[in-house]
Amino acid sequence: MIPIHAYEGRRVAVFGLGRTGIATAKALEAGGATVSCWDDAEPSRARAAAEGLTLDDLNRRDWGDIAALILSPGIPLTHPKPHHMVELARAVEAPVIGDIELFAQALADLPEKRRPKVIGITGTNGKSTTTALIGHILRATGRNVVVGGNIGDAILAQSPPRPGSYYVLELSSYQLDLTHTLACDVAVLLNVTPDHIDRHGDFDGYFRAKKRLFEMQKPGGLAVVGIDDNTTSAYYSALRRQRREEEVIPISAGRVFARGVYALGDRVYDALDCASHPIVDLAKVPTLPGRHNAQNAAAALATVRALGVAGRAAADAITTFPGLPHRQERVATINGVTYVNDSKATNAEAAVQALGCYERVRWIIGGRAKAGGLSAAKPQFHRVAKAYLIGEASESFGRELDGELPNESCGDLAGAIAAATRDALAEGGSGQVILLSPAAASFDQFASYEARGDMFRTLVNDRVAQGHAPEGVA
Ligand code: UMA
Repeated sequence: MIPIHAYEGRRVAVFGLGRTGIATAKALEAGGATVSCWDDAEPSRARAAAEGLTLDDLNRRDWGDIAALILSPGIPLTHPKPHHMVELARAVEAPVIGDIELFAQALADLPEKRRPKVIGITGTNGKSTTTALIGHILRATGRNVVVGGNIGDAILAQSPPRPGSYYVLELSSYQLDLTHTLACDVAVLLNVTPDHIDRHGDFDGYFRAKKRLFEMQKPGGLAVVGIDDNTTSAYYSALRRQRREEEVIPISAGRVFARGVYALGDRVYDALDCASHPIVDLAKVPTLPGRHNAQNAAAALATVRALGVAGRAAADAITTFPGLPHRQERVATINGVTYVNDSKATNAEAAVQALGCYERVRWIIGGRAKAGGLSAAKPQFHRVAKAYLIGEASESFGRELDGELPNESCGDLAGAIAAATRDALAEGGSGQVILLSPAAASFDQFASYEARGDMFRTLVNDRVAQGHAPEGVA
């Protein structure tokens, strides 16, 4: 745990008692604050009480003695409208911040020599893989590394800073909206396409949150920026006008340039210090399939090279990357049919990347649809043998697909796996791929994308238990 001393002797409100809230309340208590914890949901309150935290109904109490409100990232700060707690805090002029801001304040209090290096990664898709990959390379090359943030591990639950250590943080737009002073040594922006519009009002609001990562940097901080979409490409040009050339490193999957890191097909090229040369062949890294992972690998390489890791050592470390659950995770191959869990693909931009990795695929999609529906996935529809629809989005996705692709409404995951397996086996099984890459949020049928992916894995493993022999489990 990272104790937070900024509110020693004062009372702080922590609202939202999920992973973030529980870790934050404990860190504040360890630093000498009195913490008033609350959550709208009774089960979350019960969990927090069981963890020894003090519940205090923030709807009913006087806020006069509350020094700050620490809000969990999933709770609306501005849109669709500020949560009532935010209004209560604003009425007494208490700052409303998040756990990442507390972490930033704790670092600012450290003497320069003891301050760890901080790497922040944001973007719409690929954040978790890039974060994990940077952490993996730094660790494999002998550094002391802490990985946390939106990737699933609340930062304040991690080990406290040690001199010479590296904090690699995945940062969502929600977290960035609640952060004001995090000065990253390296800030990474992968790509930006519309997402979470309900929480930011419009695309500008969403992108504004992402840009904060760079606006908070101090002079000398490095920016690693993808240039493969119009928004990030324009932002790269804007940063280049504001900063020295060596402080802004472009990365791309598909574009060649004189200085930066780029991928062409499976090969990643390092053009940082001298003439461009191929540094790693991703065809040999099964945990990083597809063009989107080439962008992630380019970003990770640019980041670790900027931090002083030698090119050869970084490239070697990439080849041992174990991958992440729920991101193109090969669960099993049974009777020739390979089952792939890509539950993390909660929008069509993420799903289109997964589709692009296979010649022909049986595609399980659905859940709670996002703005834009499936349109971003259309360029890869030709790879889909058939779509199997689940959840709330079944009807709207079905309408979008009619006339484009064979599709079948299956209700839930179990139904979709059964139908896709039936069709795959009818075609002989061998070489068939069944891909869960839902292009929608999970919240209509599951607590999270992790729960959805876990269910997929369980259902596939049940098939193994029922006597269908697996040929390979990755
Ligand atoms: N709650 C209320 N009132 C509300 C809304 C929520 O009381 O109006 C309570 C819920 O009852 C629950 C708690 O708030 O008890 C949940 O808080 P949270 O949604 O912030 O969840 P955490 O468990 O703290 O997880 C958060 C991130 N969740 C979100 O941003 C939605 C996790 O990212 C992150 O891994 C974790 O902190 C640790 O840093 C998940 C995510 O879905 C993976 N992120 C989004 C994404 O990647 O697209 C941004």
